[in-house]
Amino acid sequence: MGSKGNAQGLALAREKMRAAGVDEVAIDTFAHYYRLLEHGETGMIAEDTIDPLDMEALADVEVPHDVAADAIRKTAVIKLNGGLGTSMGMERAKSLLCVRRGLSFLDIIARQVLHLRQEYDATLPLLFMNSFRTSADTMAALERYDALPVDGLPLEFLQNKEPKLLEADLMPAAYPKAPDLEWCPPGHGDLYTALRGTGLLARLVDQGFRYVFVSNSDNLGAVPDARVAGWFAQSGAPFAIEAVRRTPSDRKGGHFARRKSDGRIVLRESAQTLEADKEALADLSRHKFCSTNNLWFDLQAMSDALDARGGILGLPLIRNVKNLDPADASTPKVIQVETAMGAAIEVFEGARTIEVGRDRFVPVKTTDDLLVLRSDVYDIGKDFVLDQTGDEVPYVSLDGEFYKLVGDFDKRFPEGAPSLREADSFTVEGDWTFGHGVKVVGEVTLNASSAQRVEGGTILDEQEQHG
Ligand code: UPG
Repeated sequence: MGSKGNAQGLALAREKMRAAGVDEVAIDTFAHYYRLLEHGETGMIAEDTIDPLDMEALADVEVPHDVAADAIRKTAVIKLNGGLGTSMGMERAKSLLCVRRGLSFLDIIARQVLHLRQEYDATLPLLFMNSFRTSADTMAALERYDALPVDGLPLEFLQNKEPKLLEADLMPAAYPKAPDLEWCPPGHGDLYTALRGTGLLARLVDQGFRYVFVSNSDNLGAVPDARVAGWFAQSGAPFAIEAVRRTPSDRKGGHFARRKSDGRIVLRESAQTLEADKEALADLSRHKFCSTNNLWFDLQAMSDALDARGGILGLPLIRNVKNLDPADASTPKVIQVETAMGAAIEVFEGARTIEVGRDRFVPVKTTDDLLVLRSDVYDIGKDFVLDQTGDEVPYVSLDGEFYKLVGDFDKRFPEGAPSLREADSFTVEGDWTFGHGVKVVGEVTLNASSAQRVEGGTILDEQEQHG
């Protein structure tokens, strides 16, 4: 907090962005947040300024088939794919990870869309928002889908980039050893700036599309479902976000609330919650709904909102402090100025939220999540939609020391994930490697102080096993 900026810092940052060919509106957007930082803005949303929010559920809404079909035919799909799986030790897009049978997140996303196009005779363009870090790999992986590109539209657009700022004086950070690390993407709130800046927003309107469905590429539950499209179309809302009822496992992520001052719906990310309000945040009976980041907007309404504000939506600032080189704690602390896409909900009068089932929210933020996704907890049908096989998804907790990074994790499950369909919880402490066809039943905890192996075919049944 209290970072001291200076005119020189902003001027240098502007110059650096211009020299790198960053779009002028993106530079102005960055300058807007730089000034907020200078004034000590932290982006926090205090508990006493908000009320809890309730909402209707998709399960209770009637959507006639023809309304759904008509809506999906006017929809374009965007996947947020600009982040790296850094928390899982990846330096590439997380969506390149294999989910099963040689299919990655990207393969499954592409096939879900191709299937829906056929089912509804819809154009349903699919666009990836990549960052300078994820573009090349993603496009190479999509090359095999000849049928994916839609006439007149690209398969990807690039989000902007901005300089990391030294926390000490808000000067753009220099790192000659790896100049790439001087830059960061401005968070997924950059979606709107990038869509407008690349001219895609206008192009989608010109090509007759009316709605956009955006979601995280790490959430394979986020299918561009016609029923949800139909709900959005018939609601007439300019903007909407799908929510799920929060559970203790929704540690990361944002929740919805209503702002007392103007009655608008707001999204509060965990990074925007004051230390003193952490208890209120953790209260699942108070703040019941968390954001899936599955978001719908009306193209014309978005275009008008951006035009009316000179291209800058003015989303709340998220001040993300990291090391300049995230892999090297001795490098200086830098601020990454970010915004969250879902925060745009407060910009639109009449914005809506809707409760959807957990099937639409299967985020993979950790290798614990990845293990569940790779296991038989989900079937993948002909439509490439995930089908949860049991009533509950088991709670999985793997020892951070041995499983946090994908490389370490893969080494310990060389023959694939164990069967978790009949598991309630699976906790692994210590260094365990698993053979083929291991099955977990009920509540299982493994605990060892030296490396252990669970032989193929073992049934781990309601037990605490020590190695
Ligand atoms: N991403 C980008 N560009 C960026 C940053 C992220 O494309 O500059 C992508 C990233 O690849 C991923 C998605 O955005 O596909 C989400 O990013 P991630 O860091 O995984 O999620 P959070 O930003 O922490 O949380 C988002 C929403 C939050 C919601 C949660 C659901 O902000 O409100 O609860 O997703 O998973």
